[in-house]
Amino acid sequence: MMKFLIFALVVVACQAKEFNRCQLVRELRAQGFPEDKMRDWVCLVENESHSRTHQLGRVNKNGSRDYGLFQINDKYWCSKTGTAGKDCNVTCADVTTDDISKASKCAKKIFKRHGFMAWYGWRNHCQNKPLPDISSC
Ligand SMILES: *[C@@H]1O[C@H](CO)[C@@H](O)[C@H](O)[C@H]1NC(C)=O
Ligand SMILES: *[C@@H]1O[C@H](CO)[C@@H](O)[C@H](O)[C@H]1NC(C)=O
Ligand SMILES: CC(=O)N[C@H]1CO[C@H](CO)[C@@H](O)[C@@H]1O
Repeated sequence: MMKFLIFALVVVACQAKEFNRCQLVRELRAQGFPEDKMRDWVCLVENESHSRTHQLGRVNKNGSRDYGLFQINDKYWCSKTGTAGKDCNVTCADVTTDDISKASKCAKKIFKRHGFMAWYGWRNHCQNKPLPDISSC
């Protein structure tokens, strides 16, 4: 079991993509994130996942876990099983791929319901703070 786990982690680490700031902006634009909130999204993603598509959060006290670029939580939004489900109707694996379309769709759904307040990374590091400079992107 342990051997398999280590192997799986190594594989994930090798495939993981880490966007630099302008790559991230380009990816978010391609997914239709609005320009007037772009700096908030960039700040959120940089703080939540260091812009890593495969970022896997620690297990929270309540047993839930956060996945991918937007650190989407498996309690409400993505399904840990092999079948798509929860409110975003995706698996947690779907939101940790280098193709960020499913993760983006889910993040927009979370935003529609709760706004940026849904993300601790945004509340703690972006709200009422200077936002990242994307003027050269
Ligand atoms: C579980 O904990 C995480 C992180 O502390 C939190 O974001 C989430 O809302 C919690 N979920 C429930 C159902 O308490
Ligand atoms: C959920 O996603 C699955 C697989 O992508 C799809 O077959 C199913 O129709 C979706 N269900 C809903 C309610 O959208
Ligand atoms: C912990 C962390 O990643 N903090 C970053 C949050 O976002 C701001 C703006 O992008 C960065 O300056 C921080 O380093």
